[in-house]
Amino acid sequence: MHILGTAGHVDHGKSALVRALTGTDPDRWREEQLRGMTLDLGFAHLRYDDGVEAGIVDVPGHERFLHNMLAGAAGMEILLLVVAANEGPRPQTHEHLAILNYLNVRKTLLVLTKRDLVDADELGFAEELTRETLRGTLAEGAPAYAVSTLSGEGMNELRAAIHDALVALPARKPDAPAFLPIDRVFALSGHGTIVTGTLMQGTLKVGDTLRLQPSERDVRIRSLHVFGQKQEEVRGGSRVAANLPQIDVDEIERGEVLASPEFGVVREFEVTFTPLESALPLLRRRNHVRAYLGSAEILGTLAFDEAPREVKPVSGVLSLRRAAATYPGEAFVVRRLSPKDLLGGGTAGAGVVTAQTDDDAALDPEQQSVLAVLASLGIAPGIATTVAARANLREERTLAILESLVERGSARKLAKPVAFVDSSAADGLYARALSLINGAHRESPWKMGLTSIALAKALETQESIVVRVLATYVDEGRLEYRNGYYAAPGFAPELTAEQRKFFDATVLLDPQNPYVPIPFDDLSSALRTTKVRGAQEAYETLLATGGLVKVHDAVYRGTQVAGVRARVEGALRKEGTMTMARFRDLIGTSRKYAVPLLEWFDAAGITIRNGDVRTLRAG
Ligand SMILES: Nc1nc2c(ncn2[C@@H]2O[C@H](COP(=O)(O)OP(=O)(O)OP(=O)(O)O)[C@@H](O)[C@H]2O)c(=O)[nH]1
Ligand SMILES: [Mg+2]
Repeated sequence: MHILGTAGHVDHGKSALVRALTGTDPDRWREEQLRGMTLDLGFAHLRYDDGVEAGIVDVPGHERFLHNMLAGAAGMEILLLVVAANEGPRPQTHEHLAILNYLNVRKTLLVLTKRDLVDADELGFAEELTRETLRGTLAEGAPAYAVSTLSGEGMNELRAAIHDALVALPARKPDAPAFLPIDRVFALSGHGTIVTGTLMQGTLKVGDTLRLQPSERDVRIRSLHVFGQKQEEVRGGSRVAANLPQIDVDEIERGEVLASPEFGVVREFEVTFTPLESALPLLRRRNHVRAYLGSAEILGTLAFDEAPREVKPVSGVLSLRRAAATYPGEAFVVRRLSPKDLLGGGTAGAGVVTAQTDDDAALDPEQQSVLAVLASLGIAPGIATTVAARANLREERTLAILESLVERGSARKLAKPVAFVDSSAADGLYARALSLINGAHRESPWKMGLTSIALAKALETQESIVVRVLATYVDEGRLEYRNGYYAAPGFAPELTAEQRKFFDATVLLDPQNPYVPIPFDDLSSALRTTKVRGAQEAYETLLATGGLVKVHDAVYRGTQVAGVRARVEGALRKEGTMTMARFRDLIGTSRKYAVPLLEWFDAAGITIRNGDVRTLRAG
């Protein structure tokens, strides 16, 4: 099997394309579905009648979720570079391409989406502009397909082209040792821990003993699934779900590798690195970086004999803060620690260096004294003025030193207002918070996670400090913050069967009037009297994830709102404007419900009110 991946700017139609190709919505989170935005990797299975098949990895386009895109990017062999015909290339089109240039893509198809929104001239223009962008990248000269997932135009041609590209790709090395970077970890009741990922090379069999890296734990594979189908054996290039019953979900996270025992772990290895042109002014002899290897993001240092001054491959040494499993030839990319500009990428070399480099070369005396001041403050954030006074340095100089400490990872920079904390203190707080959060996920899997108030209380730390420190980890993708709750990366709350039954029975759908909500009072009194465990928390989860939507004093199911939204968008595209009366007719409810609902759509940024009529918000 081979892996197809999407890439491209936010909202350009990547997920819609995957859905049109496979029938599967890769946005598996309710929040993604309601917001219409991909937050994390999505997966789908593409099948042809003649047995040709592929796994699809759909990535988020929003730059805030670039770390999630990076976790899925290494597995891609065929790239669907998605560019909306009505917008042309945008920043993440370029950024995704720059990243993929370093990885394992062997064939690119350019897909111009939203064909229905442009005329022939505009399409020609978009294609020309995109071709310009592709010059000098892996996608130069890629065949282009203009499609509309709304009308289906161009989809047959694209499907056929993907088929041919899949057939033409050589198989991944099935005899090589198995190497599977883990991108999801979850518990399946009755089975224990499941890990998923793209098998980069080799073969996995049920009963095989493999090693989790870098933790070096041996695990036996109890069962294997590929897109829901049980398999005895899977080969390189497959999307695999492996059941590892002996390991607890908390003990594994995205970024670990399930690998044959041949793979050792290293903290330091030679690399061949090619800088991005835009990174040349930023690169020095020694660079603090975030390295992306497989599905992992690891902080480290990339060092050269001399700072690269040209866009051409140079050798260097990558030293990581934690060990990683890698193999010669493994592709990687690096970003700057802060701000997170993409610096370049390359491949891991064969020769593993064992000697220590002087990465942790002694801090100079001023850095030492500033760091000592930070350390003495513990988790309390230090502002430059205070630190300067205690370190007996000028404020400007102190600020520069603090920034240098941030860059090398010894301190963390907090926002609003700018302040600094010692990295070990911050890491300690983060580790304790994560363990509390994981505990909450285990005990109440239907809950979104923990609030800052709950964390502050358990950690006996001021809430504002908890919020500001954890924000830096959220920023790095090491923690998630959604709707007021902190959660472990990749965690998705799951209601119990009992809870689901309760809400299905309480938020009733009337098949005759599918868009009529129930009064909030009905739900709230049912919640007060029910014996179903965790019902109130489950309700909050449903609200936060869009499973239920409270509009004024009524409650809708998320599917109802999505249905109304599709109708409203469809009608507005055709008719341009809409009155309240038209809206009411469209969804068949009374004024009592229609008015607040349409106002909710205004507030949600879907429609715009203009006097008595609504129009669709552009873009
Ligand atoms: N008119 C039209 N709209 C489309 C088409 N394809 C997608 N859209 C719309 O474009 C919007 C964004 O589509 P998505 O598929 O979610 O975009 P995406 O690239 O996956 O977005 P992110 O994952 O957030 O980066 C949605 O409202 C889609 O309905 C198309 O062919 N024609
Ligand atoms: Mg998407």
